[in-house]
Amino acid sequence: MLEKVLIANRGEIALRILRACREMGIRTVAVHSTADEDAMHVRLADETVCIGPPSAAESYLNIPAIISAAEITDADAIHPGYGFLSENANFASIVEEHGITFVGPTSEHIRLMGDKVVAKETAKRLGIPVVPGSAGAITNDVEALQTAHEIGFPVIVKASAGGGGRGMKVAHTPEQMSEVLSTARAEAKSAFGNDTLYMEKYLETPRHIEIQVIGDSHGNAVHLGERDCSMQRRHQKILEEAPSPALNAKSRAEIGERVANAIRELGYRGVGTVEFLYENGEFFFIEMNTRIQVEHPVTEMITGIDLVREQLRIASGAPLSFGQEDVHINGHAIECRINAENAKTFTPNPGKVTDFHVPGGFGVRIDSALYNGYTIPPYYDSLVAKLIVHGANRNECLMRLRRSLMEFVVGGVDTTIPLHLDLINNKDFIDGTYNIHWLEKYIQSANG
Ligand code: MV4
Repeated sequence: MLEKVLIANRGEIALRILRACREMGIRTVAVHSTADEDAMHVRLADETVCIGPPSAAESYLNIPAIISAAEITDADAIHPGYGFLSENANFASIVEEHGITFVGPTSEHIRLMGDKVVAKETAKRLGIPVVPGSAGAITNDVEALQTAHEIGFPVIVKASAGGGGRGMKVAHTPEQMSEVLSTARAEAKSAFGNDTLYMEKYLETPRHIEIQVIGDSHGNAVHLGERDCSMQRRHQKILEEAPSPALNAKSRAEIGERVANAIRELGYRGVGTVEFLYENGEFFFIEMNTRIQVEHPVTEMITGIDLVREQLRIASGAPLSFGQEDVHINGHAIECRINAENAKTFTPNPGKVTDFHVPGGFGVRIDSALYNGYTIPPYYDSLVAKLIVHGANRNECLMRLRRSLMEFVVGGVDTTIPLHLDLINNKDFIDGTYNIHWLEKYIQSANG
């Protein structure tokens, strides 16, 4: 088993990883910027190393500083968390070249999934249904227009180096094609230094459903069901739930089995998420994430499986501690992302937390690195807490979530708690009938 893990992250996920390590008897090294000297993960870690000034580019993204910190402290592994360096294939290979274990997939698998054209071709080859579209990258405008006519308008043009909603453009008519292609190309070039594009049929009202997978270094791979992440604004998820209100046990088992088989065939090691758009009862692969995700707790709550513990076990070379037949979906879980932002304008609102009272009780979990008196620095993501609630069924989960949100007090800074209180009382949310566009429309109508 690993003996000492360096946590190359901050905030609630750094604390989440630290807690898993401590329960496993693994020593921890926290790295931090000068802005995070008073952070909870730094206070709780066995050892700490300051790796640079506040800007993420000079600290949490500073590869030489992080590798040096691992060498100085003699850490045998680095856990990257989510964001920052978690899906940087070069970082993963540099870590391994230094004889340090990267807690995650191989750099080859990270690189493969980072190229969205190659990822989609791979998914298709492995028997995963994909969105109809161009065969690989778009080679020229004439061919692109031809393809668009074949699949039918509207179409969406995406950057192969993009992902997560960056670098996408929709063409509703043939007349818009050349403009969409040239803007998408220019934006992709400036944002990613790579202007490779691909095209898909544009699905108008899908849900975003993702399948959690996990594989080990012994050829085992299983799925842990899905999460419904349709409740989002500007490609930022606001709330996630599992199981999806849109699926039944049969469609869940079918897509899960397909995905698990594909992951096994790929020889994938670590946790991963296979993202789909789901419309009219059909799944369409869009991307795969090769990291632990923000919303992993909803899967933990309905499966009872500690995903971060499994990551650390797999990185140690241990086989999965369970098989597909041991995975049982129990009840329902919802996660509310609580950001230090104004709940109406979404303007970040960092600053001093003057009151912090979290809900508790049966089925309630808080993942947060906040504490009373802590000052939220302005340099990083505004996610400051996750409220995750479990219930025997969706209705019980909703009732428990409502009372938990009512108990939650964060003083001194604005948070998105009021938005969640509104959502939890909304008929469309209660009915579970929302799609990926629902929240933006709701916010627009709420703001008149
Ligand atoms: C799409 C789509 C409609 N049709 N692809 C946005 C994030 C990126 N991962 C893929 N995205 C989309 N791809 C086709 N063929 C609509 C979106 C999309 C979206 C997807 C998931 C969650 C929220 C979204 C919000 C707007 C657009």
